[in-house]
Amino acid sequence: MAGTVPVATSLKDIYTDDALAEQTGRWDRLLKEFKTNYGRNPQFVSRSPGRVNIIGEHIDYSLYSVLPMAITADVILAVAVIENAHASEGHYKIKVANVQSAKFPAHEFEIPYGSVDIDATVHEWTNYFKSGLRGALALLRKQHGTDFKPKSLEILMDGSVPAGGGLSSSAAFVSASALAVMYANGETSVDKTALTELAIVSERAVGVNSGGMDQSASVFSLRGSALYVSFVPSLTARPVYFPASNPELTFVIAQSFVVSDKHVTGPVCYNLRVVECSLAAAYLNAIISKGHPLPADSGPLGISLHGVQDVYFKDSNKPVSEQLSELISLVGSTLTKEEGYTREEIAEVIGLTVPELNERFTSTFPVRAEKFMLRQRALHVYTEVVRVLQFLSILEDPKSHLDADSGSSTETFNCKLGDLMNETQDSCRDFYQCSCSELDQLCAIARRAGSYGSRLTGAGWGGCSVHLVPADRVEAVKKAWETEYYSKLNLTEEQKAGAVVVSKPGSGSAVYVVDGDTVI
Ligand code: NG1
Repeated sequence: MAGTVPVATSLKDIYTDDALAEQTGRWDRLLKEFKTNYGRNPQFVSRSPGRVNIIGEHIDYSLYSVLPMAITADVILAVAVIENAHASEGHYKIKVANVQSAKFPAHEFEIPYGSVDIDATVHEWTNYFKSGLRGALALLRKQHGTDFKPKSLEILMDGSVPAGGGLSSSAAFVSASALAVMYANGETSVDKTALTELAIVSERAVGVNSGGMDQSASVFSLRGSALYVSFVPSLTARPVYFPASNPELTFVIAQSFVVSDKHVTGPVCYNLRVVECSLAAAYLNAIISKGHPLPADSGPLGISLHGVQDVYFKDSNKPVSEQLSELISLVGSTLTKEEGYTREEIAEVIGLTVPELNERFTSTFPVRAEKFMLRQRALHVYTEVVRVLQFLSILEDPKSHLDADSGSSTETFNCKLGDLMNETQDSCRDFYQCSCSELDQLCAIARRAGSYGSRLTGAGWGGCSVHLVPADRVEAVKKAWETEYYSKLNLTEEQKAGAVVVSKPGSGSAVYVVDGDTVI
């Protein structure tokens, strides 16, 4: 699926039919507002979608494969290059505005040619643009030399992925920004892999030790298919199709309306989990592969639980599923402390002093923890990897499951997929501790009303849930949520309208060249 980001000539190339009418109105409004703001038409629009993760939660930063799909909700950036920006000597100008100007005020930056400063301690919406800018410029400099001079730009953004909702608004924004900067600076054929890799690294500049799932789903996805994303030996993605089933399967996404902001909760939630997985890798490897250090890899902290598998099974030709079962039992017998591990205990086993451990693992982003839950985190990761592989094999080799029922029913196949999603939710709740009571409730309500599988999606601790629901039960599930969950919250009309979305797999990043005042 490598190749270049498509340049669309019609919104039909970007959206599914059911979304076209609404999106055309939204894009026309964006173009109109751009003209009102800046007095001219934009030259192009760069677009990257949010995503829902079907299965494979919190394993991307341990470098294990995941199965997300892009959704219709996205970030669109209308862009014009300013030829005569009157910037100070050695600088260029970036004007960024948002259609929701009250919530996201406009800014104008004069940026020196050499570097882009981002203050990750300040939670400012334009940081995401700047991080895409910084990543894109690093790539442009690699291609054109260090004295490359970026162009001045006018930008207007419209984002429809809810922020903090677990649907990856940040990756959509960073990927769309990097794409906009590349295209505006003359790169009309933007390589998808290069764009994804730079978006992954860029997002880490905004204060989160991000894995690579979201950016990959945002850039690579193809309409009508989920995406199997792998991170080692290098970043690759391939489409995965759902066979026809009876009853037909749909993915329903439901908001919990518990806002989970990774930047605020990072020290005790997301970033802490990244540290715990890296420490679990170092600890486990030190015990089970004595004398064979973990190789440096592309994980956020440079080593990973995947690395542990690579070292331990270096000369083995055991099938991967057996390797994983063995790792799960090794975690059980090696990481025995249910109550967690102190820094002192870990440092001693991995051969560092406590200050060295802090410097190595907790200095990029601060974390707050007395004890690190290595056993539970490693168990979640390795069991989740098994679930992803089982899910994939059911989808790609479905015959025996599809044929298990009499007549045209595919109930067995549907239930198998749903069961794996339910097991993920249990593991996220019990081992990874990234669920919350509201997400647990949404899942329980949906299952009672007919969902095959229900689980949190994305980082968790709030945000969204995803449900595998037979098409003929969607209304019943929605009704049950309304009665048992949403009616008890004080929601605005806008929130009510966006609470539940039935999503078809959408397409990934694209550039749309603007010709005139309207879109086609
Ligand atoms: P969210 O918070 O849903 O965008 C985060 C990470 C992913 C992945 C999931 C958990 C970022 C940008 N995204 O997703 O890489 O680790 O959590 O599976 O940090």
